[in-house]
Amino acid sequence: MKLPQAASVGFILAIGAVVWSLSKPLRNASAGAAQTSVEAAMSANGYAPKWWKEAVVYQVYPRSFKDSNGDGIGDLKGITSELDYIEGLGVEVIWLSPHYDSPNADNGYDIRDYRKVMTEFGTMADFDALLKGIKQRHMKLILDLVVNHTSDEHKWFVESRKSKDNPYRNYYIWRPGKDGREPNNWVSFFSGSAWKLDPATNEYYLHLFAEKQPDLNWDNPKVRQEVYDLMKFWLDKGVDGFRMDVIPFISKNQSFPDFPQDFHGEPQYVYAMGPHLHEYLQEMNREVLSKYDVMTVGEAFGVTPQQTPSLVDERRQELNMIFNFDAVRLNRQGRQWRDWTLPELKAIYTRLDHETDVHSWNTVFLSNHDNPRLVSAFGDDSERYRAASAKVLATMLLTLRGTPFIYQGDELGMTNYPFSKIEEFDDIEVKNGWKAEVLSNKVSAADYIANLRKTSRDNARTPMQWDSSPNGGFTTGPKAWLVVNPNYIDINARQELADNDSVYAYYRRMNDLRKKTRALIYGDYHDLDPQNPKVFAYTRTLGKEKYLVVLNFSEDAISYSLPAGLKAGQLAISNFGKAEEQTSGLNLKGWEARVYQN
Ligand code: TEU
Ligand code: CA
Repeated sequence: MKLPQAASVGFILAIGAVVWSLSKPLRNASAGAAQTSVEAAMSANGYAPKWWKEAVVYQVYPRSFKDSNGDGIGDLKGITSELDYIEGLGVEVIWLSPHYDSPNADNGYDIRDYRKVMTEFGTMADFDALLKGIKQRHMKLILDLVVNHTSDEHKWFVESRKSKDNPYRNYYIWRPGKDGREPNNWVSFFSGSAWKLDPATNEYYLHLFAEKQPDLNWDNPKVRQEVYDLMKFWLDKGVDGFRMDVIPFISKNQSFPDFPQDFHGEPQYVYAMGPHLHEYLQEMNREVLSKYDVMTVGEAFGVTPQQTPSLVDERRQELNMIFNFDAVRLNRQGRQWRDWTLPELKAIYTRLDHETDVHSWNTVFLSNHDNPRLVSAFGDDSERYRAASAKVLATMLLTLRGTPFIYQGDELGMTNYPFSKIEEFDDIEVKNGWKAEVLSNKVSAADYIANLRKTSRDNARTPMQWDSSPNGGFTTGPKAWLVVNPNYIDINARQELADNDSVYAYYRRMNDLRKKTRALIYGDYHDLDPQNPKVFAYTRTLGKEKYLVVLNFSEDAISYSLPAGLKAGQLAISNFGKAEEQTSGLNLKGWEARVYQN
């Protein structure tokens, strides 16, 4: 719920001033120490201004970003060498997917040593150089905190599995079998049971993900202290916060009942929001986060919009923001692709907006390393509309209410890979699914691959396309760790940096516009036309400042009438250059985006 527009100005100011005075001093100069509390409250519609609300985040998946030594695997030196490219996009924060020591059962989301850099990615000195380069450019770095589980090669688990009385036994979740079977019917996200029988002690351990990713036992206070210590280790190096992997899963109902009848094949809603989640997050905040000026964003698979404020309301001192999955997974029925509609997408954004008030903050994202490419999933990746639709999506991501997250390559309009055979995939989710579905004759190989072509996580993990040299300039070696999309000849960074009309150039302009426009950051959001199947039109309003965003999500030319009383003002940006002046209606081209300052 937001403050009603009709509320008296005095009331808004009073609330805003209180929020402001409670908030900690900010590093961000634009939030302005010189501003009075009343001005600050007015310029943020009652929200406490924070650097992480104003920032745009760019996600780097290190394995696929840039290889510096020709071994075909992206690395930290590679990222450091492209910091100017990232800075040039106009983003303020980099989220680095896991860079820790790992046997790579799940590309680094299975951590063997939290205080060591993955050998393929480089050394701690390389990490320090990367962080230094980021700070020199006045950007910030957040790390991926993966603490629902570790690798089975982590020393804690190596000890834990040795014997029932090992001091580390209780770091993980062990149970005897039930009637000669698994303790309950929970499933792993990577196929099969979530329990694995370990012969050494003849008990099962829990793994919500791969067998090589045993779940930590957060009810053990020693585990929590270990996590807080490793967080401090990185924060003391100067990193600016964390993206927290499946954080709503950390607290388990230790009686482990079977799935309820009505779980509809969606285990995430059963695994999330366990009995002690809030208690542990508040403890983490007290012991660690409150001592630093950092941002946190929880990956909140299985958390509903209604539950969101309980995790991010600033008065609760838990997390700053979460990733809600309703929008990004709108195109999914279980693992299966489903066609989505624009009114459904709009309804999700409206719901998220309504469920969070001035004390909470949202994120905006439609892609990451676990999902297909942005333009392929939500735009039109045909040759004709790829660039235009990528720009429509950029406009939306950067003008909705919440901190935007851009996934590497989406700023180039990179597309899904034309997968045609199982050998082209690397992802454990795909390989385990192949065994469970295809090799056991439940699904045909052709159907399985056809679905993966639209949904596979590997679509987003193919190497960054830097230029038109072999392997897209990602590596100087003969072979990249994962297939390179053959369209790198046409879609690559070098070409887009040289073209003022490219997707990259458009992202940069959109980021500039957003940076200087507080209404696009703190303004109230209002969907003008929720049922329109092709046009997404909304306003962002902050005091007298009003912005109108009109997005054509179709290839059709549309003559669009604005609601009564609303006229398009001055064009602030468009993906088709200067649009003709309009008074009553807007003549939109297919996949046209316009932002007006009214
Ligand atoms: O993902 C968690 C998650 O719940 C899903 O998005 C899931 O990975 C998936 O797409 C299954 O269909 C996080 C990481 O982002 C992901 O890369 C890891 O594999 C996973 O946790 C385990 O750490
Ligand atoms: Ca390398």
